[in-house]
Amino acid sequence: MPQAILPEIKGIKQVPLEEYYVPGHRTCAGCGPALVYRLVAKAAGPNTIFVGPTGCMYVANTSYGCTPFKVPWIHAQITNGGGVAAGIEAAFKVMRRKGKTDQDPHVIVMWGDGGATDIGLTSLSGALYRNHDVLFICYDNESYANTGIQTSPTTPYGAWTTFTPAGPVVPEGKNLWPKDNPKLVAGGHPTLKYLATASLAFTIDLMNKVRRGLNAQGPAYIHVHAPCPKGWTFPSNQTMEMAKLAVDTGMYLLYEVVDGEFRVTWKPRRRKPVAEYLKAQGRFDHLAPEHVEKIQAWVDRRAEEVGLPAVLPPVE
Ligand SMILES: Cc1ncc(C[n+]2csc(CCOP(=O)(O)OP(=O)(O)O)c2C)c(N)n1
Ligand code: SF4
Repeated sequence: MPQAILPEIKGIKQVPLEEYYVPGHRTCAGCGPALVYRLVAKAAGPNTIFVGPTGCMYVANTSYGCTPFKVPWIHAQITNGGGVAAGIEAAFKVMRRKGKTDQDPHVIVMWGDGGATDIGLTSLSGALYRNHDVLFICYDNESYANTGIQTSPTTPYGAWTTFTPAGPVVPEGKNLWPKDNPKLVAGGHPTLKYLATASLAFTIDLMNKVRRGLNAQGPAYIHVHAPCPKGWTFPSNQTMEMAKLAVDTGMYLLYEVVDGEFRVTWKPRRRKPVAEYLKAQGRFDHLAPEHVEKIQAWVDRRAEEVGLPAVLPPVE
């Protein structure tokens, strides 16, 4: 099947009813990354091959000996999602050139943050640099989740993980600031056709960004904020609220970069204090007021850079 231009979804009524990520997988109740997968698969449609580097969205989805994917899917190492995807894309290109196939599938990598921003960053960067027509999606649950919640480069400052427990020596738990992978990718890859950040709470925006990334006919990167109830310790029926709160507080910023042009895609009317987000999750329970202030100052600085409104005091 040749690639067709995927149209913008203008409202909820235009969301395709077809599912390509179907019921039956061992993800946690309320798993954010599982919902991201479902929406990505829905937006991409049947002419798609998924690459699944090791992480929850490989292990939890395929244990044991089955998958919820209605389209072709292949496992990759956590280190080499870029290489595997590039190989698939190049193989189809050669086979088309030789007249051996007329198939031109979308190739999408669904990478965890540990993979995409840490252990697999070399392979991501290499594939982006070599101009492969692949959409790279990082579902960001802000930890190495599948191995039992260890810190990754996107784990926020102050978050508890099993590798960053809070204690007398390091009272804030994690004491490093997160790596800004979208910025890193956007700043360093001249071949990049499309880049976006997206959130599970903005489902239609997320699906449209997936379609723009696929329509771009070249390397694209989408970083999706995907709350993890197990790792962040919040009730499993609050995943969407948590995703929305991240955007409303400015902890997570929504924007896209098309052919080098930067555009903010969502501005909250007023920014909520970041404390509202932090107090909703057990992973931040140990934080002292000075840590919360430090995080607020960091959020303010980043939000000002992209022109988001100031924090107003909470309405009592
Ligand atoms: C080269 C290599 N190192 C370590 C592991 C162990 N491992 C399996 S799953 C996983 C966590 C992956 O984290 P992430 O990419 O953030 O995805 P998540 O589990 O959070 O969905 C790790 C480190 C591995 N499979 N391969
Ligand atoms: S640990 Fe987190 S990412 Fe993994 S399946 Fe559970 S909710 Fe999903």
